[in-house]
Amino acid sequence: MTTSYVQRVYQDVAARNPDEGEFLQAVKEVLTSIEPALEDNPQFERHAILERMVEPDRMIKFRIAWVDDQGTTQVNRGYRVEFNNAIGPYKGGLRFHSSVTASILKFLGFEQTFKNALTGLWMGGGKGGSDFDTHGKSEGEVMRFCQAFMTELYRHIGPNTDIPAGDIGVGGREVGYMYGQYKRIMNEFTGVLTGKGLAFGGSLGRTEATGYGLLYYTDEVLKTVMNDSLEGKKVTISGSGNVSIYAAEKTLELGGRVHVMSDSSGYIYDPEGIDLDLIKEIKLARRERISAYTDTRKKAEFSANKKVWERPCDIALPCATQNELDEADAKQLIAGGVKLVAEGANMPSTPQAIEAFRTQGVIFAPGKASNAGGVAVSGLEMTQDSMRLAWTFEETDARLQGIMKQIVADSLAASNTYGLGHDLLMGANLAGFVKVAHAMVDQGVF
Ligand code: NDP
Ligand code: 2IT
Repeated sequence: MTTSYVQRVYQDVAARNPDEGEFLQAVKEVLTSIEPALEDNPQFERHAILERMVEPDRMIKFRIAWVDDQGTTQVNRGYRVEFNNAIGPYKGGLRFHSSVTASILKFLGFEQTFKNALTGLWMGGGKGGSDFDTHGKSEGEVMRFCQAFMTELYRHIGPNTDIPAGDIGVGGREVGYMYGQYKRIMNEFTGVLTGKGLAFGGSLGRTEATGYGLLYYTDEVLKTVMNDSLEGKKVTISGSGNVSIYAAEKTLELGGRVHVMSDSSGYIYDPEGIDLDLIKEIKLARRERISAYTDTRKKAEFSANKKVWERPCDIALPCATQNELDEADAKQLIAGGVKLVAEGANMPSTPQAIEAFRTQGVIFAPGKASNAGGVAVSGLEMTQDSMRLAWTFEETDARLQGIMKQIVADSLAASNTYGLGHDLLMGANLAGFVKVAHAMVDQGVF
């Protein structure tokens, strides 16, 4: 951090949010990338753009009471962070996981603002969720929790105000229950959530969008920056949820090979290559632990409490959660010959891991660019809801491909403008930031 403006804002935000490590990590990464744009635009400091960007427009925190299968009342905590609506209504997912805190949702909402700007669609940034864990809960418990969550959240959101969607622990099932409750309370059929079922306003391709988009982005970087392709590449993917599964599916379609996948209990290695149908059955249909994979695939191994990064690969796609890839993991990947890291998850690499990749010449793509395909197709779902018209899978997928290619092009263009070469991290932060900052200046102080 060189300019006094950036230093002052970071010190202030750190002093005011001392317990919010994840949020400060995300803020620091962006602030240290955008200094060239601040030098070019002295009006940003006069308009206190950074001070306004690091403080959410509002943050709602609430109690959720629901009744479990034993008839006992349970209490969880819910949040919605409406971060920035300079370029469109607040937009971003809901996360249900025991680790959810205000810091995690603020980091996610902050990142979402720039990610959404990169999609080229009119969406501001928001995020929400709860410390409720869907693991081990019955269908009835999940439904009652989702209904209780929406019974409070509904008053803060709306199809032109704030449009939540899924994230960790929130998929089509949870979105469906929340949408049903919103509709019951409001007596209206509107696109207030994305990731809905296809029969009630959902978009074809939304389920696959983040994983597919990550591979469209990766493929484009391989072509335009590395003069290479996915053909025959060994690709390591962490996690086995929504993003990971469809990242693996598109990797295989584009000629790559996947031998490892994981969940929070450890990872599996299949020397014959992952059987993705089996992973889908275990993780999506049966909702079991990934270790069950070795019951069917006898040559596969399960390593408990180990990380996928210990296996050598050409391309690494962290797709599980924040800070899942640290400096030691990065060094292992580098020793194993990794050439490209593209984040499917939000902030999965620690700052030290990113530094290790960048100093060793590994191409690094930040999540706010490479995982933007999910929210991009959410934006396309909003478009279809507004028109009351559904596009084909092919039409949505073609738009997704176009958006991901454009994000690579815009990131490289921003990086080049400031003489930074092919820097996808700086480029993404600069391109997203400049767009939001100009929109804030143009709309007056708020
Ligand atoms: P899912 O809930 O579908 O899957 C999450 C996966 O990550 C599971 O395999 C889970 O393992 C693992 N995981 C979650 N938390 C932890 C943890 N604390 N430690 C280790 N493993 C963990 O979520 P998504 O696939 O939707 O999300 C994955 C990442 O992608 C998140 O960072 C999310 O913010 C990001 N993302 C998601 C988008 C979307 O459209 N869904 C869009 C853009 C980004 P287990 O099954 O054991 O819990
Ligand atoms: O992190 C993300 O971009 C998401 N979880 C998707 C958000 C959305 O609104 O589709």
